[in-house]
Amino acid sequence: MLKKTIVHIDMDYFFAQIEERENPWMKGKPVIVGADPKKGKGRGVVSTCNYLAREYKIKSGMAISRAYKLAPQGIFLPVNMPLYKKTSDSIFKTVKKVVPSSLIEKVSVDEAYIDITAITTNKKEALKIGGDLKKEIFKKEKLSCTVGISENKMISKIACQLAKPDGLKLIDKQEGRDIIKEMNIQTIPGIGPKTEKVIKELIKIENPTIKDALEIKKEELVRYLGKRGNDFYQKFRGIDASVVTETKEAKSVSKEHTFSKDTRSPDKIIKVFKGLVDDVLMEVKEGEIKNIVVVCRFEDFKTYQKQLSLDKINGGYNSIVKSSTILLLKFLVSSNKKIRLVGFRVGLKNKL
Ligand code: DCP
Ligand code: CA
Ligand code: CA
Repeated sequence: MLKKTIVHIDMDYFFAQIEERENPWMKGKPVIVGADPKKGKGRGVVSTCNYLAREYKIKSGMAISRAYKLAPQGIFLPVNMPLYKKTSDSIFKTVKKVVPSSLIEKVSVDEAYIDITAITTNKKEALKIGGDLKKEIFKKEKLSCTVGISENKMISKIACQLAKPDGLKLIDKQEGRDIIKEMNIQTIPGIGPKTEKVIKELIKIENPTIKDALEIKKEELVRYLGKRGNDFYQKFRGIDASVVTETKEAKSVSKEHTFSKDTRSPDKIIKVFKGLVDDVLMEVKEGEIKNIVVVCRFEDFKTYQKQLSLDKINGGYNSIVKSSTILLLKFLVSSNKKIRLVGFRVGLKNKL
């Protein structure tokens, strides 16, 4: 029996795997997604790469020019974010068919924690649910992922990392404690190079493992690292009290702009406003929008908004831009005060 059942799910080589799925001929070749390598002269970095490219020592965050030198025969692709975002949304829909959305905490485009304690604390059953998640995602998306299960978030994430790619692994509390002992202290979430340096100085060991860090007294960690010291003291012992919190979908997206000087120039105001509308609409899909809201703050700080339900406007992007500009112009003619701030917001339909 597990005390809690925490699942961590993470897609394998996410951006690159999607590219392979779209272009099956790429399979069996190193695939690198990121900046343009420009035959080794490109600037920018690798977003991610497939596991074959990792055999050439290429990894996320590395300079693209270096990746090109390591595998010039590789397939280098630009980042196609709209495609990855769409795939991510579809994956989360599938996950919600296997477990209720109230149990899911999405932590990035390709990763989530799920607290299934209320469903089961039995190891076999937990593994069955993990397997179902993998199966359903593969059936729908033809993409592999890895699932780690444990009694807290930290160890389930470590289980997932150890089982990658295309794996499924459960580690209970005791095993978790033992496994992490041999690992580098940077395995602990929140310990970066700076904190590592502090800890190194405390124990006077060049490359400390978590086992080495167990020698440090709690008071000492707290003295040098504050509240976080207490947290790390627990984590070195495999304890992580943080809870899985449901990720609620955004109900609206908004942008605003404060002019450096209050103005009544329609050209200036409309230009800035159209930029805001563009930015907001980039972040949402047309079909998701319920209403649009235009916000205007005058020089005396009085703030007003005008809104329009989307069923009153027929059509997509262009008509949204047009209707919102008309709303803005109404503010301009309604008063002869100067304008301090304009804003644009879209309310979204409830997706769940
Ligand atoms: N990403 C990025 N830049 C980074 C790290 C990641 O653009 N420095 C993007 C590309 C990845 C995606 O985020 O595909 C998910 O990141 P992960 O850390 O989960 O790595 P991958 O999914 O690519 O590989 P893994 O199989 O190790 O999870
Ligand atoms: Ca991943
Ligand atoms: Ca991830």
